[in-house]
Order: sequence, then structure tokens, then C-alpha cells
Amino acid sequence: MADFFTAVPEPIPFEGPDSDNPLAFRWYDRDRVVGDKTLAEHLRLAVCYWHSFNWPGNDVFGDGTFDRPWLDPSLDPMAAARTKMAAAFEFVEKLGVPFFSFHDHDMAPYGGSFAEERAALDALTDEALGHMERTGIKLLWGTARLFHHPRYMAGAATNPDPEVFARAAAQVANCLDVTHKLGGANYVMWGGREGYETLLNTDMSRELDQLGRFIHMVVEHKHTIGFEGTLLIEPKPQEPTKHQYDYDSATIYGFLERHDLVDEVKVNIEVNHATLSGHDFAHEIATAVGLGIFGSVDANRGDDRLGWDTDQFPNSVDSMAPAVYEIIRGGGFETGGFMFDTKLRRMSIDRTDLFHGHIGGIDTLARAFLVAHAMWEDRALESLRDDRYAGWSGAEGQAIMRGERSLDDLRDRVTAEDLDPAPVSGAQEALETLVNRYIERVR
Ligand code: XLS
Ligand code: NI
Ligand code: NI
Repeated sequence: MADFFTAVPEPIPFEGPDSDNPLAFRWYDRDRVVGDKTLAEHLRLAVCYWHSFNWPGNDVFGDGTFDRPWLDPSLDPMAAARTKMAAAFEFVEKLGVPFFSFHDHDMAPYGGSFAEERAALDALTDEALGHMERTGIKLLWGTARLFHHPRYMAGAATNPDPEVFARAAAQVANCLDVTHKLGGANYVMWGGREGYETLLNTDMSRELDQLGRFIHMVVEHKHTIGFEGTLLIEPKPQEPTKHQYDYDSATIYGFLERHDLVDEVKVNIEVNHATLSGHDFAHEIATAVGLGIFGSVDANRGDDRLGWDTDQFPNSVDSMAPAVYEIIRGGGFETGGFMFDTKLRRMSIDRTDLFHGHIGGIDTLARAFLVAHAMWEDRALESLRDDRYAGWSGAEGQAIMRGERSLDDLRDRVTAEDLDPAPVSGAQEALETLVNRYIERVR
């Protein structure tokens, strides 16, 4: 353990729901067995490198406010990157979660030729490997920053210039290689600049074909190097671009179908991105599960009254539990997990604030998981769902679904039987109260 977060000398303990210690978990008892796995194995929690260690707390109106000494531009970039890494691993180790995630250029500095940037990434990921072996912390996913540098202002894969496409491809080759070296469970592609500001200068169908070609090249490279993690696209409808092609899970599914990529790529769903696309988080999960492309989650939420990606820590069991329920209903995570793609508020300038944000978020997820798992075990919602659709298990329901009935057949039957089924209650209020009862009682 290094010595940046000295106000937190020990790993965060679990003390149970009655604890008042702000630097203890009240719900995340990592070794508690729930069903067939421990809470740690179910949740697969990860800390992000970028917002937590590589963001100074700046916004469009003001400079950074955070105490991140390694971001001082007068420092030697490689030495500063190593200091940042030591602090990041100290934090993850003290928090006691199993995974982290990173972008190539929040771990390695920009500067010099492409070959020099590649060498820096190789050296720093070797250093990360040392920290991982020492601490047992694993990599949930790696990803390339294809939206930050000015060369990508008009997109990376969808850029009008094939030389920018080539540069992006080379960058992803490097980033996939090091993600493979670190044993990453997944590789994420977030297309923040893959979209348009105005259709007046944009050939949208050409750009979408470029994106399809790019993703195919990523798939080929994955197989060439033998990377066994899952490739994930992270949907987001807008911000920073006015319209982003990876709008939501259903849009990505259509894109994957068109480009014959459905068996190769899944989605990484972010809570606030779901909100920005006009959906509930639970809807995005259920859509991806239903289409067979559910992969992983970025757990950060938005603010109900702000229309941008505020990346706040989850703090509402009420809103998280129904979404976690959909994850459990879909069979849980395979290679994915809950990643904190979260930002502190700009005024949260104490070093311990990073702990408070993560502890609160982790406890929210742990408690939401316990609620959702209890509802699933009791089949409280499922038995009602089963009753609701019971008719489809009957002979006529099955014959319809097998394609053995035409409109004419059904007209004949409705006429003969004068079929006029009575409406049945959807019981929404009773179900909402049932969920609240689980939230009140779970321990
Ligand atoms: C931005 C995205 C980004 C991805 C990784 O809104 O959430 O942080 O998760 O590039
Ligand atoms: Ni986001
Ligand atoms: Ni994200």
C-alpha cells in the first residue's frame, strides 16, 4: 500500500446495517453467500481510472479543484503516471473491490511519435501488471480514448478521413493488446464522437458502414491475439456529439445484426446513458437481455433535472433494485460487472470523498442486489408474471405462436365461440408496494 490516502489507513471493513462508521460497509459483505455465489462474485465491482484519478475536477467554466498532485504538467510525464498508478492501486486495494478499468490515455501520457506513445503504454501496463500481481486486483475492461484528442473531433471510425480511421485502428490494436496482457475480462468501445453535429456535412450511411468495418477489424484482432474477453459497445444517445450512432441497446442490436456481429459484441449499459436515451435503466437491461447482448454495467446515475451525464454515484436502492432484478432474471453477469464510471462533485475535494462516494455506491448496489435476489428466490413477481401469460402455454396460444393460425382461422374461432375475454388487472400498485416491502425487510 502506498501513502496517498493516509486518512484511510486500513481496508474498509464490513460492519453491518447498524454501523454509523462512514468508512465502513453496511451492506457489502463481500464473502456473504447469496444463492450460489458470494456478493463479490455477483457484483464484480470495478473502479474507473479516469474520473477518479485522471480528472482534476475541471468543468467548462472552471479549472480543476481536486487534490491530484500527479496531474501537475511540470512533472515528468512517466514519473507522474507511475505516482498516479500507485495511488489508484492503493485506493482500490483499500476499498477492497476486485476490479479496475482504464483508458489507454488515462494510464499513459500523450506525447512524441505513435511508436513512443505505444512504448509508454507498454511500460505502464507492465507496471500495472506488477501492481495487479501484488494486490490480486483484476482488470474488468480496457478501452481506448477515441474521443479526446483533436484529431478525433469528427469521429474516429466514422471520420470522413481514412487516415484518422487508420490512426484509431492502430490505437485500438495497442489497447486491445495491453488489455489482453492484463487479462482483461472485457474490452469496451464507447463511440462518443461516432455521430454527427449536423447532417448538412454528414454522409450517415457511409459513416455507419465505416463503423461496421472498424468493429469487424477489432473482432479479427481479438481472435488473432487470442483475447478471450467480451467485446462491448457502450450505448449513449448524445453528449459530446449531438447525435451518437450507438444510441441505445436496441439501436446497437440493429447495427450488429446488419453487420453480422451479433455473436461477437455485447453492450455495456450505463445508468445515466439509459436515462439520456429516454429509457429506464431497467428497460435497457431487459432489452439487452432479451436480445442476448447484455454484457456489463456502468453504475453511475444522472440527476432527474439535468439533461447531461452527471456521472453521480448510485444512491437509491428504490431505483436500482428493479434494474438489478432484470440482471438476475437474465442470469447475472458473465464477464461483466458493475463499474463505477463515476465523478465526484467538483466541491468534494477531500481525499476521503472518493471513499465516501464509492462506499455509498457499493452499499446501494449490494442492498439492491439483496432485495432483487430475495424477490427472485421467492418468485414473488415471477408467479404473477406466469399467471398473467398462462394462456400462452395452452394449446391455442402455442398453435398461434407456432404459426399454425391465420387471421381467418382466428376470425372463424372468435365468431363460433363469440370470444370476448374479460380484462384482468395488471396490479401495478400492488406490485410496487410488494417491491417496497422487500426493500423494508431485506437484511
Ligand atoms: C462517457 C462514457 C465513458 C465510457 C468509457 O460518457 O461513459 O466514460 O464508459 O469510454
Ligand atoms: Ni457516461
Ligand atoms: Ni461509461
